[in-house]
Amino acid sequence: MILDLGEQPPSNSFIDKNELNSLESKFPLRLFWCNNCYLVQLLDIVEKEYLFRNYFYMTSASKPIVEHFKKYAQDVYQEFLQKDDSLVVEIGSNDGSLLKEFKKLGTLILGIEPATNLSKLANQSNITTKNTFFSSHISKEIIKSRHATVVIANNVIAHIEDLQDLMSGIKILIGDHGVFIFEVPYLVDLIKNLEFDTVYHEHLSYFSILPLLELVKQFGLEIFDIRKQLVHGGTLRIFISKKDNHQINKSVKIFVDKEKKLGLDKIEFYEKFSLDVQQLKKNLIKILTKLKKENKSVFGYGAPAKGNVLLNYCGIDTKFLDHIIDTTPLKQGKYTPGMHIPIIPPSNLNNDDVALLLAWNYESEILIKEKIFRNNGGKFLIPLPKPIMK
Ligand code: JHZ
Repeated sequence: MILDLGEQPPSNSFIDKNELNSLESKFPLRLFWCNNCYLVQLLDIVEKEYLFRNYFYMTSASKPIVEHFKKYAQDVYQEFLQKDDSLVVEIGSNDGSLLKEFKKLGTLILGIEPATNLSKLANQSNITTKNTFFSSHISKEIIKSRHATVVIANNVIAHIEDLQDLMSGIKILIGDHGVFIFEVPYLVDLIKNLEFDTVYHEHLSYFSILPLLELVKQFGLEIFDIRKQLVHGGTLRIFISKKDNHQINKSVKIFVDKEKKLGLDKIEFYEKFSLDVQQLKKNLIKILTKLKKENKSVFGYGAPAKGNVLLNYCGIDTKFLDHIIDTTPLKQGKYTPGMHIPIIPPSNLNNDDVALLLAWNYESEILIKEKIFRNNGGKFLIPLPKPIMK
C-alpha cells in the first residue's frame, strides 16, 4: 500500500438538503502498487452502477476543458479523420462536449455514456449517445454497421475495472485500420506534485507507460505515440493501433526510459508520498485555522470530485468553509459528500477574503478570471503541492 486516505464517501456523491441527516455510504480509499505489472491501483472497488449511472460532473461546465477539447478534435481530425465516412466513437462521452466538436468538423459520431442523466442531455442536443457502459459486447454491436476510424476516451480509462475487456473491445472496434486515442492523468505528476486528491473511488488505475505497454501487447496492439498535456494537473494523450500499423514515434522510448530512470518499477519511488501527503494536510489545516482566528471569510472555489477527497481527508467542513461556488448547474443547491458544505452558483466575490482553490488544475485560468477579486485584496489559497496564498 502506498497511501491510505481513510474511509470516504464516493467523491461525486453530492447530496440534497433532505439527505443531510441520513447515513452516507463510505468505502476505504487506499492506493496500492503492484510489484509485478507496476500498475498503481485501488483494490477496494465500489460498484460501477452506483458510481456512474447518475453523474454530476459535466464537461461543459469548465470552460478551459471545453477549449482543450475543441483543439483536440481539430488536431485528431487533421491527423486521422479527413476521409468522408469516418466514424468517431467516444467512450465516456459525458454531455457530448467533445463529440460536438467532431460533429462540427463533419465526422460521424457515436457516444457511449453510462450516466443516464448525461446521455439524455447529449441526445437532446443531437449528439447520438448510447446509454451504457463500454464493453467488448457493445463493440461487436457497433461493427455490425461499421468500424470506428477513431475511438476516443478521455479521463475514463482509469474508471474501468476490466481492462482486459476494454482492450478486447477496442481491438474489435478499431478493426485493422482505426486508432484508439485517450487521455489519462499521469501517475508521475500525481506523485511528484502530491496530487493525492485525484485518488478516489472512480479512479481504479493510475497509469504510467510501463504497465500500459504490457497490457496492449496482449491484444496485438501497440502504443505509437505519447503527447504530454497540461490539463488535470498533468495528463498523457496516448495513441494506440494494431501492431505495425503506424511508425512508432520516439516519444514512446523517451517515456519508457524516463519511467525506468525515475524508478516507477521500484517501491522506493512511492515511499515518501504518504508522509508528504500527511504533512500537506497539517500545513493546510494550520493555515485555515489561522485564517479563521483572524475572522477571515473563507470559501471553496470549485466543487470538483477531487475537492471532496481533499475536504474529507483533511476534515475541512463548514467550520472552515462558508460555502463553495461552482459553475455546474447539476451541483448547485447540493451539499458536498461527507463534509456537507453547501454549493452555490458563482457570485460576486467582493465580500470574501480567501478562496480555497479546490479546482487547482485550473489555477491559471481562474486567477485571470478573478482578477477583480484579487485586485480588491482577495487571496487564493492553493492547496498543493504545498499550500500557498496567491
Ligand atoms: P475538474 C474530473 O474530475 C472528472 P474533477 C473525472 N472524474 C475525472 O476523471 C477527472 O476530471 C480527471 C468547476 N469550475 O475538472 C466545475 C468552476 O466552478 O477539476 C467543476 O465542478 N469555475 C471524470 O471533478 C470543477 O470546478 C471554473 O472557473 O476533479 C472542476 O472539476 C472552472 C474552470 C471550473 O474535475
